[in-house]
Amino acid sequence: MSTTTETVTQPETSKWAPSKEDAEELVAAALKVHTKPLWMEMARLNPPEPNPQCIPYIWRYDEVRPSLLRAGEIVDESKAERRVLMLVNPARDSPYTTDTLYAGLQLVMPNETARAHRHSAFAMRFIIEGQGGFTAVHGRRITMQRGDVILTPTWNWHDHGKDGSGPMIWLDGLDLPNFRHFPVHFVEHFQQARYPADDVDSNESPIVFPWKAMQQKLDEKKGDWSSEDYLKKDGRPVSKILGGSAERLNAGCTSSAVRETASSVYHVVTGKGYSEINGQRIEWKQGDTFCVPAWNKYQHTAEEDQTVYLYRFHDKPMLTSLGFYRVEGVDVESLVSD
Ligand code: GTQ
Repeated sequence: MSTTTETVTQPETSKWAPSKEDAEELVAAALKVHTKPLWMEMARLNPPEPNPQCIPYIWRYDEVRPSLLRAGEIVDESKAERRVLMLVNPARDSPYTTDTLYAGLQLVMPNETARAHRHSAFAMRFIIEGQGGFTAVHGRRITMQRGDVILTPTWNWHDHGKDGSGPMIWLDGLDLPNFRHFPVHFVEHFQQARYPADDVDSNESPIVFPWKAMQQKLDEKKGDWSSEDYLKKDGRPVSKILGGSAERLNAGCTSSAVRETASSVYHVVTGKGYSEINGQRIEWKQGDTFCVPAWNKYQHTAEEDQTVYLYRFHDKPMLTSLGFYRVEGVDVESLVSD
């Protein structure tokens, strides 16, 4: 197949040089019957490059945590349903953390319950701090431990609660932005605050990824930088829409630069360092959460004396299944043909 484009030269005296009045008259007539000339908007609708609206941004734990704890004092969790501070991208409104991902920091205090509900949206949660918290999914109660990733698959009843003292805080990752396009998001509320549940062992549950096992896998891999996907037993990503991974970056080391159509929300599990995102340097440390919008080149660096572990969730499974996943420098024609 030829890929050359020919320029078609129009004859000088032809109907292809309409007067300004003719052109305006045509547009007005078209608009009147609710149509619009595509040729005037071709570049907007078929842009030469991915054009996310969201920008790189960081939510520093030290800055967000006080408001979250204050919400724990003045916002009744039984009325709030979920006590969450959404991480809103400065370029857009909620629910956009990136153009396709939603993230929020959720707080449960002792003896509280975030009431049982179920919905079409998929959630994956990274546990940041606290002890004695639990989430019950589909009648199975899972104890939350720092660093664990816990899934709430689509349509599963779930509630969150807490025993013991002190706050329990985690990072929610959901596919809520999709439902701005697909108006198919249902929520159902259970008649009681808690859905009846039995305790399960986190090491046995298919919806829990304990940090200990993940860190071990990262450490077993060779090299200054390693990455490991959160995958189901059969090797598939954790959902059709969202996926996740964790990364290890040795002290003083830098990961390779990547530019891809997927967007990501990163959370710093341990350590200190910085990322270059679209030429912007963003410094981070443990507890911070930052976003990488689609097609923004990114690269992470760990400080000289700190091994860094990062958690990340992204929209790669959705983009891959739709044929939209692409990394700069790789010709995709063969990848998307099926
Ligand atoms: O825990 O069910 O951050 O439904 C946003 C929507 C958390 C949840 C969020 C939700 C939840």
